[in-house]
Amino acid sequence: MSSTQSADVKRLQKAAVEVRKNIVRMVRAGKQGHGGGALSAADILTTLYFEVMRVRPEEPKWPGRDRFVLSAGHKCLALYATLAERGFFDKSVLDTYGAMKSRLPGHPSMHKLPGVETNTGALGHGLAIAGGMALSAKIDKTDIKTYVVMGDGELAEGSNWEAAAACSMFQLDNMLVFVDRNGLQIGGRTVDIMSYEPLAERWAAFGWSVREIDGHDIPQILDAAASMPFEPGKPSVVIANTVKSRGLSFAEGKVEYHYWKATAEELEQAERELAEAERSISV
Ligand SMILES: Cc1ncc(C[n+]2csc(CCOP(=O)(O)OP(=O)(O)O)c2C)c(N)n1
Ligand SMILES: [Mg+2]
Repeated sequence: MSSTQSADVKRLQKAAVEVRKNIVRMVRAGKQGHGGGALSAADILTTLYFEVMRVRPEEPKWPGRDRFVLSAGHKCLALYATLAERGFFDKSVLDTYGAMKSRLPGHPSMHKLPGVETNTGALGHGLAIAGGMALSAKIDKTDIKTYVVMGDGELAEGSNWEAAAACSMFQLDNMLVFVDRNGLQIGGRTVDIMSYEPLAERWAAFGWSVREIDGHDIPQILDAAASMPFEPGKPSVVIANTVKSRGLSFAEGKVEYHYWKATAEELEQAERELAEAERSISV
């Protein structure tokens, strides 16, 4: 890796720590929130918004923008945190999380916040919406790309597989899906509740081109995004292996933190650990 590349990676790693700090800031404000899945997806969203996607924070509806769909809408703390860090809205808005009439509801609303492309939260709908966006980009003959983040538990919704078949049939090689495979869903391990393993083979059987990466490794995320489409004529999916609640030692990999009701001690520890993580990245 060249020194410019490694500086770029460090810049993104720093941004990812800021995104995690923003997530904790919102949980502090609202006293609770879907922390686990937001923290596992934080590196993917940061890399997309800070390096990969063409967006204009000052002009969120710019027609030429790449599209992002957070299909697993309960991970919205990651989306709010990333949009704020990227300058779509003022960071002070983060402190309204959990308040009445906040622009940051428990699931994202395109009518409330600039940068949110579509409403999500009922799992299993984002892939179909994103497929529609990708198809319209093809019909319009634009080079707009569509990016999606899904949860691994979310894949139990059958509607995803109808959408997966359609995206393949329409040869939507202008879309890239990340499955945040943290191995957990709301109440336990995905393999115990509704297993879709072997995941890579199942996506491939639906006509997708599949890659597997470490979803916390920014060079691997960058490399996957740069390689899109993995095969011409096929939609691309990345199985991103992650750790739920990544970054907070007391919560990592624990299903109890799917929905984090934060104690004062936990918040302090979280802030300490993230400050330490920031210090450990020398730019
Ligand atoms: C249609 C629908 N059913 C159930 C839920 C409740 N629910 C919210 S999060 C969740 C688990 C999702 O797990 P996963 O996709 O693995 O996300 P993670 O939190 O691990 O990132 C469930 C079942 C929902 N939001 N939508
Ligand atoms: Mg999961």
